[in-house]
Amino acid sequence: MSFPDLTLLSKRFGAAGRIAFRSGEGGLPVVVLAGPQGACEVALYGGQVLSYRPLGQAPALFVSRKSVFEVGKPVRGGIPVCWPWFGAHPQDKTQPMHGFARLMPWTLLTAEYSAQLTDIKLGLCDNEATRARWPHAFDLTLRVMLDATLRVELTTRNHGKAPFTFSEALHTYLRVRDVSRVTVSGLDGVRFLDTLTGQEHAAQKGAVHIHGETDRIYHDAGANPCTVDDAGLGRQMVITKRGSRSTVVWNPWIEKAHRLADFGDDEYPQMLCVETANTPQAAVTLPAGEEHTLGFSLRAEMKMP
Ligand code: TA6
Repeated sequence: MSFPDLTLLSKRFGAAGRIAFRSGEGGLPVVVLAGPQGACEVALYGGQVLSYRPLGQAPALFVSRKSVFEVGKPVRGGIPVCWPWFGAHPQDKTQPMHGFARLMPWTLLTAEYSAQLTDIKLGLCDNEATRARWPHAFDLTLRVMLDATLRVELTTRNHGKAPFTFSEALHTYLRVRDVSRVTVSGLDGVRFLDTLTGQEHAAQKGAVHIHGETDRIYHDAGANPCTVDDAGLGRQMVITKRGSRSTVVWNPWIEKAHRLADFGDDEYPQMLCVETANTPQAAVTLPAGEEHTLGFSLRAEMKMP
């Protein structure tokens, strides 16, 4: 798997103080976006946002200190792109969890900025490797926009002659001070699947609290923003979605953390995944020639004491 040379990328897309490039962990190329209200980094490997730091705040995204940064393996943290299937492949268990997009090299297409906004687009289109796993013609665009918020949009285009069906997620790892003191609101009354028990629940009752391993798919949570209140840090993170019919809430807690080789046993209190998704229960069928966009904005604000 090869990536473009950093010097060439800098020459073509670099902009002093706004768009830069560095060789990241494992030597994987990273785009560094900066603006008046924050900074973020995006890896060309997997089209994965790795960090987001709102101005004057602690990092808003979590990456495990035990994550591997190796071609062919997923990076544990930031915002993995799960596509074209969420979770295990429906038929073929030898296929990678959460699809192949997060294991592929993406191409930087555009990098622009204005007074407040820094904005890049990455692309991935079908090739021999993708067609061997998923026999469809497509192109994916990941747009990352940095201003007072972080916005991420994944657009799928069907370049084939027939419809295709996929599931997807922007699998956001939020960094929190202490997950047991976090509440997630905006899902009250929403139907959900507890994937640990396989049981469907008619409605979430009140805010979501994390006091054990949690792996839930909230169905049709609608456009209501999800608010993550991090009492430990005194920060509120508001996630507003589009083109998404599922919200996934995940924390591995103690035992699962222990089982994950690329996750520290003591790291589970510091993260919570609140994912913008269309899980298999809400799979998207895209007619030939059409496109679909999944996206969210993340606004992080420190609460006045
Ligand atoms: O989004 C939640 C989930 O599907 C969990 O079941 C858990 O497996 C997590 O994703 C992480 O998946 P990964 O393949 O990155 O280990």
